[in-house]
Amino acid sequence: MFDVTEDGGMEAEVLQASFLPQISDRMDDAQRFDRMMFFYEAGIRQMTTKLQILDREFQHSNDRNPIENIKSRLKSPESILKKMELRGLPMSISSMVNNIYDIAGIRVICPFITDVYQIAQMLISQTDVELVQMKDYIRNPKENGYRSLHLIVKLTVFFSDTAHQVPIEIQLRTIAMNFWASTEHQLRYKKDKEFTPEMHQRLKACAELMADADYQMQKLAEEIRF
Ligand code: 0O2
Repeated sequence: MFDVTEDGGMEAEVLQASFLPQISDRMDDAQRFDRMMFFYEAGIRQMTTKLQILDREFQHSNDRNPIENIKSRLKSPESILKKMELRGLPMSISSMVNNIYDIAGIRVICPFITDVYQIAQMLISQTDVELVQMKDYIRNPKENGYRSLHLIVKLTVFFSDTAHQVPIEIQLRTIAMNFWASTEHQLRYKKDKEFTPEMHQRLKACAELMADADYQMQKLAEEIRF
């Protein structure tokens, strides 16, 4: 498995990673679904460890943490089905695997906007992380004021005798952006309540306030060479 390199180090034999496997037809749907969820969960664990390592390394060299908090979740079967229905996708496990890229989701909360971009850059530079899509809702906020940096990556995860590329959605945002998104999500969740255009405007104004706070904090950090 290992080759000795010229400088005496060891290099692992490159293992060609395949995309998530076709699960055996002999399994019933529930078993196949559980098996798939195991791959996504493994992806979340490995990616979370990567992020923690980056945070610790940065802490050693800069004496502060660029990551405030990491949260992860596996999308529930109900949400997956709802999304597939909305998109008019065939209701099969292979269609789920090939079309739904946010089954494994990680949210990374950072103190400063520069931390968001630095962490994203460090992550996608790693050889076992393949960037599939980047949506920059910080430079281009959504109409309602939502801000975040969204990455879809495929992470190579090693199992007992094989490796698979597991798709993961990573949302990176500042504490201020997260405050807005979390509270807005709660407000929006009350589906029986109607939002008037004036309320939408006020919500958007709150997002602008958060963006201004982020900008001021960033400027302060630069001024004191933080
Ligand atoms: P959950 O439970 O958070 O996962 P997609 O829905 O991903 O197929 P889209 O619109 O291209 O399609 O995705 P996008 O815009 O890249 O990101 C979707 C996710 O971003 C959402 O996931 C939310 O987590 C977050 N998000 C996007 N817009 C908003 C917003 O206006 N407010 C808040 N609070 N969060 C937002 P889900 O699937 O909706 O839910």
